[in-house]
Amino acid sequence: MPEVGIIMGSQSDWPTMREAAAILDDLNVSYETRIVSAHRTPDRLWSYGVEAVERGLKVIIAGAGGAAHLPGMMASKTRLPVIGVPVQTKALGGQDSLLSIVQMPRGFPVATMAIGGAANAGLMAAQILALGDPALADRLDQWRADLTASIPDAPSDE
Ligand code: RP5
Repeated sequence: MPEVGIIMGSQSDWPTMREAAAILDDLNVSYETRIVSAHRTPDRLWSYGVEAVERGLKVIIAGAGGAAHLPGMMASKTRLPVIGVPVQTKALGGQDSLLSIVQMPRGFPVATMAIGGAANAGLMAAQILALGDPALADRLDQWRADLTASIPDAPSDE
């Protein structure tokens, strides 16, 4: 059973959300991907939230754009940590997505990433799982060290 559920409101969110999947691939964390729309498939959202714990998921990454109600509604249906990714929109640049996700009422938090911040959502999910997984913690430490080592001391023209 995968540990992370990556869910998104539409196929059109996948180019953004695949960055979370890529990070989890790098870190050898198991995940599943699903299209779950708060508005177009509300029954799918409901059953995914109800079944998430018993299915063995540990963290949910939820991305949506515009009237981005998926992360918040999922947080209402499961006590698993929900990491929200505001997907960039054409009309309002993703500010609509961000504000739809970030301002949750007391009791039902969503850990909201930056607009388009799916890679960081993958990392945050891995960091949560690493609390109880020393081997994953080691992989994360190495990933971070590799990133640090890749940053040059000075800019180049190339
Ligand atoms: C949201 O509406 C989705 O999360 C997506 O970001 C946005 C647009 O969806 P499509 O019209 O491209 O399917 O529900």
